[in-house]
Amino acid sequence: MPPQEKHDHDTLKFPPDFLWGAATSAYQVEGNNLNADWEDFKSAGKACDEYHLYEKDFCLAKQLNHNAHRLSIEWSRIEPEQGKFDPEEIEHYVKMLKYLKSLKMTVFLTLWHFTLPKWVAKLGGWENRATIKYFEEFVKRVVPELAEYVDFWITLNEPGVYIYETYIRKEWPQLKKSFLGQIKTTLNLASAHKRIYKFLHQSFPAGKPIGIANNVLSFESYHKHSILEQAAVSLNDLAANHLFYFLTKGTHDFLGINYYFHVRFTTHGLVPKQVNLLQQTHDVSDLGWEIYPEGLFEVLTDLSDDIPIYITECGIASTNDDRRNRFLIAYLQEVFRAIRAGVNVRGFFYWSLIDNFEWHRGFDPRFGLIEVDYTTQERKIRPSALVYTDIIQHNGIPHSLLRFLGHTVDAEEVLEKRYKEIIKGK
Ligand code: GCO
Repeated sequence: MPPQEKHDHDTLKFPPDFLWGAATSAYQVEGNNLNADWEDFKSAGKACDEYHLYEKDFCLAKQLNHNAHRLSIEWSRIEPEQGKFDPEEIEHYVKMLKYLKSLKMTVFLTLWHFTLPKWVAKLGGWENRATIKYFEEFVKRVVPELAEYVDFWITLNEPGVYIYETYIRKEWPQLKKSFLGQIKTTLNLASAHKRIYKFLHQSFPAGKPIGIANNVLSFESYHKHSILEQAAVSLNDLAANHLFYFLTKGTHDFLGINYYFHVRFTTHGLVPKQVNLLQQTHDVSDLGWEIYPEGLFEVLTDLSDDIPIYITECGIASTNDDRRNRFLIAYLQEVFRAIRAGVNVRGFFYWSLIDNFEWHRGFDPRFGLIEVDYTTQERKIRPSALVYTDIIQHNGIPHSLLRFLGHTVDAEEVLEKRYKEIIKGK
């Protein structure tokens, strides 16, 4: 009997046609993106060489029962010099997406995921108003060739994170602390999204849904009675989770949500500050990010609207795969609760399918369902990938997994024999 029938009465069931997959981005996995601004800052080198190994990676996703995949194209490959488009690179992406479709995957394609061609960066990047036009020209050139193989468009990835890392923390190129830079970039990214939204709908009337992937955080005040702390929560929530949607109102067919962070505020004197209770109270990832599944429920109910929600990223950096097992079960349980509470969640993409280049932090953080050996480019399926497969097969969380919350997941015990064989590479 197929597993979904066997456990039906004993499973936290997700809606029919729920999309289950994983996400990546071009610069983080492809390798040799020599014309990208990040090359001169912190190069991803050969990364996971997915540029050449995409068939293998997509097949693994298929083997793991994913029915959807989120990925991006690299602008700097396609237009290495202003106005000079490389037809071979466009052809590469056509082949890649065609291949993904041949595996019957629903494709979410991100058009911009953080990196810029060097020539765009030299002209000021997103701070420069002209970049809206440059981006539009790139999109107009490339989209007609790819459209057939794309089911959902994501115009931009995490505008807020990009602005924070670039213009507030000065960690990413343009490496520039600038308030004006923040404002200009926010407005330019919002205009770019609106224009692309219009273009995609006008040019392809049978239009595929369009949205962005937005990083949303769960904010909380330490003292519930403190008005100052509550104000800090409201302001931050507004700026990080709602502002970009306000600026681009009416141009989202779905909400794409990336969830990683929980932030608590407390007051020191008159100024609310972020507190870090992690070490004492909570499990953390290898990056020190708090594991706080409840926050996913909170942001989902907060953002719930008429349009469908896709969780376009959610994942954990950990070399302790058992932690990833618990993460998946606990976070997906919160997604289930949100759906029960009436939130229209239609899909979940684990970040990431494979280990990859984590921006300024390099290759140490291990987010993958699949482990990558960066010297040999070998891929190895982690047991947690199969716990996720088990969930996908049931289209929900079987009780056999739920009982592991708060405990070590005994993958040997819980996974079916054929899964164990996959781990052993049979
Ligand atoms: C981001 C991106 C991804 C990251 C992932 C883990 O949030 O920065 O969308 O590129 O790798 O979120 O940090």
